[in-house]
Amino acid sequence: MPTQTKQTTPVEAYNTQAKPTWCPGCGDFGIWMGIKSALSELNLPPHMVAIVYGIGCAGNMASTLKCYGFHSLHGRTLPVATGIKLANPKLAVLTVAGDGDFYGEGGNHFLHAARYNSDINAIVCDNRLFSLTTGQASPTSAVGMISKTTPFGEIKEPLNPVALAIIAGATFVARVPAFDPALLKETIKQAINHKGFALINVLQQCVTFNKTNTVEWYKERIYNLNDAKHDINNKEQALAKALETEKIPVGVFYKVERPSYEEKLDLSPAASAKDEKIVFPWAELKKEFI
Ligand SMILES: Cc1ncc(C[n+]2csc(CCOP(=O)(O)OP(=O)(O)O)c2C)c(N)n1
Ligand code: SF4
Repeated sequence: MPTQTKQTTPVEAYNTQAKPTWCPGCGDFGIWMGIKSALSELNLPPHMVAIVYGIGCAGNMASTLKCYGFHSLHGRTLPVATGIKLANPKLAVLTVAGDGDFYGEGGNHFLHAARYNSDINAIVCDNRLFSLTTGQASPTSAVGMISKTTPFGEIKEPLNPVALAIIAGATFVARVPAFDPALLKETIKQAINHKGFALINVLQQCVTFNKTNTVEWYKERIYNLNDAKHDINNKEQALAKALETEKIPVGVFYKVERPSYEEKLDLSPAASAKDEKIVFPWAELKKEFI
């Protein structure tokens, strides 16, 4: 967990001069508020936080949230975030990207960051479409979804991000609706306090292009895992809950303590001092290969 300061940090401290440009009613507003409120309650001032953004409506949060920010490439938030965490392990490192970005082009990075158990908090704004490009089917679009690229209905099975994260090795896995700010804030706080790879898949309404997975649609189907006597430390139970399809469980599915990638590398000053004594054998290499 990053070092927290004693002073309080008001939510307004994370505002920039830019105003969000999302459509009125977009779930990204709730996610933006959820992140700022969580950082504020954790007393993590902007200089202790780095957020790497993907490309898309979700990634456009980059200009409206004050902290270290990196508006990266589509699908490439995690390599940048991994590097930032290695360079400065004291920072709380988050990624914010859409489902198209994170599970499509970024899918491979997702699996391996989970496997490494890098201490990164991945927030995926899952609106089940590529929205900035005006509504094409994404890896989480349901079978039958009508979109610009699937005018006769999606024929491919969707990915299950929560199940994938559990299987790939993530040590904190949650699903939260964008329209439940209290649950969102608490879950982001728990994820940041957790050492290791955290995935929060946010059910985010896209009021402009996704007329199927609306707030009302979700409200008819979701239930809170807290009300289901779910044991978050039990992997089999977590996976069984992740595979439910009739109803949509929300909350924390899985949490386990396992050393993070950064801990295993031992980035402590003592370890670095030891490394300084290692002299790379350039001369030997030259003799061999040049
Ligand atoms: C490498 C690369 N591929 C594709 C694009 C085009 N592109 C920009 S935004 C976007 C859609 C983003 O969708 P998603 O990640 O789901 O985020 P949303 O807009 O829904 O928040 C795409 C395909 C790009 N900018 N760069
Ligand atoms: S197109 Fe959809 S995801 Fe993008 S800002 Fe509008 S409502 Fe939000």
